[in-house]
Amino acid sequence: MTRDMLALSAAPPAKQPLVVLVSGMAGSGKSTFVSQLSSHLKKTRKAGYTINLDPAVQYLPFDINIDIRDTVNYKEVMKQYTLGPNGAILTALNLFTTKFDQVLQLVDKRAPELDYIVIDTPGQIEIFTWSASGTIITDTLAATHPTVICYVIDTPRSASPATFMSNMLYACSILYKTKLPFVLVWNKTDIKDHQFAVEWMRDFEAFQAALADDTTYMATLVNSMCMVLDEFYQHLSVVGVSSVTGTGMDALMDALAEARGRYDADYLPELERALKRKQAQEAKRQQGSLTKLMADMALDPAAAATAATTTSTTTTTDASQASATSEADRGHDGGMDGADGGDDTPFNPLHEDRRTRERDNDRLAQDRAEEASFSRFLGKSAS
Ligand SMILES: Nc1nc2c(ncn2[C@@H]2O[C@H](COP(=O)(O)OP(=O)(O)OP(=O)(O)O)[C@@H](O)[C@H]2O)c(=O)[nH]1
Ligand SMILES: [Mg+2]
Repeated sequence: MTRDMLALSAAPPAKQPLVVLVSGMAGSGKSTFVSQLSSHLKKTRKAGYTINLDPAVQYLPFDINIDIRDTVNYKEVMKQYTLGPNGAILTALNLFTTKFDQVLQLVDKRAPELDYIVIDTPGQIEIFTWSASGTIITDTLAATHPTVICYVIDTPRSASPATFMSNMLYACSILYKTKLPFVLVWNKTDIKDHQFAVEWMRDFEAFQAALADDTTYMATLVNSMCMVLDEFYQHLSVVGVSSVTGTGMDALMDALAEARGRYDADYLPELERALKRKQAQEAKRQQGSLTKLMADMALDPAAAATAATTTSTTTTTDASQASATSEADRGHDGGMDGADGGDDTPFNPLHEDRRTRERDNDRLAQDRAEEASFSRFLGKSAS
């Protein structure tokens, strides 16, 4: 082992900032919350980094490090693609996602000196949560950095059991879609205290009591829902904040630290298991195509198996070897150069099918490239 390698193995793992994805219904106070969180980080001497993913927002009350509006002009998207506001937000997000690898490079460069990366999302919650681009952004971030979701709720607007339940169902759907650690942020507590909501979440009989006066069909539905959501509440951290006055921010920081622990304990091992499954599937697929290639080339299966083991440990030589074999076969095929060279393999019409072999060789080379890039990805996510 060289001195460099020893130094590398002794080095502590690089610092990883926590990604805080801020989600919530339109007007719940996401942007104000991001602003308050940024200034709290500054006050407590933590290094924060902010990303705005809302292309349609006019004004943001915080310093932005990466802004989707610098990449995509939402109004131009509306004009050029003749879209309405929501279609334009979605298209702008899709366009931005095509450049997300560059965003990640910027983030990765700064990551070792950062503590938090806070991300504001578009007002129309479903555009981020249920779009392919939102999923790509979320999954990519979660695969490269510890990531948690802060779901911001407008507390005064959730005071009735029906609106409370709608918000909880939405939060539940996001939790089950992303599977990421989740912090429920009851916002605007300067207007209404969030204790009623905590009570409803901890004790479903209290929630049923609040529903008692309501005898409509909706009340019956909401009543049955509260039992279903009981399990969901167990997986949450709950905090009450005011994004205007800044109360509750210390409790929020504790909840974020706890959520980060859940990312390390639950999400990361699951992610690694999923990557291993994918790697095994890929290896199986490669093995299949290699066996087929060997069969096409009329090599015996034992030789194919040996070759398969060899090819799985090398990256560059085998493609050229395969093409060398192909060259040898060519010498055998109907005497183009008349050099049978004493090869006693029985004549096989498949030998004539040079195009098939060439295509298989191309596929083999492609498999090598995919395997190499997948190994790189694994190496990155494991670090
Ligand atoms: N009183 C009070 N008002 C708040 C609080 N947080 C946000 N607001 C107000 O709620 C309104 C909406 O806040 P935003 O931060 O724009 O909400 P948003 O979720 O980002 O809105 P969209 O991005 O349009 O969905 C603004 O008028 C804020 O001043 C809070 O904690 N207390
Ligand atoms: Mg906003």
